[in-house]
Amino acid sequence: MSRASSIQLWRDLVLFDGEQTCPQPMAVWVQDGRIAGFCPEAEFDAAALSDVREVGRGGVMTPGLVDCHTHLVYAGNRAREFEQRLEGVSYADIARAGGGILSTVRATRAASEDELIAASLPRLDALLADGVTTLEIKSGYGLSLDDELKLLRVARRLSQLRPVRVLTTLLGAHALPPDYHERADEYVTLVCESMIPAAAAQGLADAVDVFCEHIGFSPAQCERIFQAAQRHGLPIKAHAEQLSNQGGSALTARYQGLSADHIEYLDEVGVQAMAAAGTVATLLPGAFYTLRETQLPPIALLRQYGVPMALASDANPGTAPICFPTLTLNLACTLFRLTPREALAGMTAHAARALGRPDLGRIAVGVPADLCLWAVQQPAELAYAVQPGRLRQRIVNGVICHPIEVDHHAR
Ligand code: DI6
Ligand code: FE
Repeated sequence: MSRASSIQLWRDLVLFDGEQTCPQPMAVWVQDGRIAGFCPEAEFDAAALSDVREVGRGGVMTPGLVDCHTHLVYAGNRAREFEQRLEGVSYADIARAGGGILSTVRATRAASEDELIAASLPRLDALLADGVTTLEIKSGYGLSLDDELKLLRVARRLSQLRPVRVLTTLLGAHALPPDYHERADEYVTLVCESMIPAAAAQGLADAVDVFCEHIGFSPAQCERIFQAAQRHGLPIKAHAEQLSNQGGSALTARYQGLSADHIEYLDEVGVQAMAAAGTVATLLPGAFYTLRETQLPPIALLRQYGVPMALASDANPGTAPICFPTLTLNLACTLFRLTPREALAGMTAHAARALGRPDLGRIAVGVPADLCLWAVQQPAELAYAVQPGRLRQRIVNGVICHPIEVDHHAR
C-alpha cells in the first residue's frame, strides 16, 4: 500500500484528463490523497519536490472510471428470461406477465443482507478489476419500505468492504409490487411518505430515481416523487424514454435532475430542456445491446445542444448483465457511434457530474486522487479492444489498491 505524506509520482504518461488526451508525455504527482500537480514530462523538475517516490512510469493514465448507473445489489439471475427472449418473447411482455424486475424482487426479498453482499461482491470486484473507482448503486428490487432500506444498507456496506466510493440511489419507483396491483398511486404515496423520508433520515440515499415508462410509472406519479425527494433535500434523476417517449427527461430537467438515463426515445424538445437545466444524458449501451433495441439515442442532438453525455453499465440482472466497464466503452462507440474520447469522458468527468460530484472523474490539482494506470499506448485502445487485464494500477484517494509490478515497457 502506498500511503503516507510523501509524494507519489508517475512519469512519462499518456494522460487523459477526463475530457481529452494531453498532447505530450506528462508527469503526475499525488500527496495526501489528492492530485498535487501535473505537467509535461519535459518540464518536470524532480529537484523542486522533496520526499518523492516514483510509483509508476509509462502507460496511459485516466481518472478512475465512474459507473454512474448500476443496479448491482440483487439476488438470483434471469438466465431463463434470457432464453425466453431468444424464443421471441419481449422484455415488456415478460414484465407484464409478472417476470422481469418482479422475479428479481422475489429473490431479493428472500435474501438476507449477508446473502446480498455475497451475491453482489463478485460483480463489484469485476467492476473494480476493470478500473472503477466510483459507482452508483440503486435499490429497486425490494419495493417495500424494509426491503428498499435493506438494499441501500447493503450498498453502503459494500463501500466498506472494498476500496471504492459508492453513491446510493433510492429507486422505490422501479416497478409496481404485486401487493399494490392496480393501486399505483397508493404505492407512490408509500414511496413519497415512507421510503424517501426514512432513507433521508437514516442517511441511506444520496439521490432518488424513478422508472418513467408505460410499464413503470407515469410522469404525474414521477413528479410526486420528485417533489417528495426535494422536500427531503435529495437530488433526483430518472430512467426516461427507454421504451417510449413519455416526456420524462423534460420533467426531470424541470426538477433540475442530475441526469436522465437511457433516453433512446428522447426528442428535440427533451434535449433542449436538458441543455437548459444542465441535466446530464446518461447512455446505457449495455441495455440497448441486450434488448437488441434499434431506436438510437439522439446523439447528434445531444452534441448539437451541448448536453454532457455520461456512459454507464446499467449492471442489472435483466437488461444489462454486464460488469465490464471497458466493454461498455466499446459498446458506446460501436452501437452509438460515440468517439473513444466521448466514451471515456462519459465514464469519467461526465459520469461524475451525473452523480453531483464534479470533483471526481478528472485530473486537476486539488481533486481526490482516483486514478487508473493502463497497460495500453493510447486511451482509444480502451474503447477499441474488448480485453480484460489491462489495468496496471487502480488508485483511490491516493492509495494504490490494485498493485501490479510497474511495467517500464508499457508504452
Ligand atoms: N430499466 C432497466 O433497464 C433496468 N431497470 C429499468 O428501469 C432493468 C431492470 C431489470 O430488468 O431487472
Ligand atoms: Fe437502470
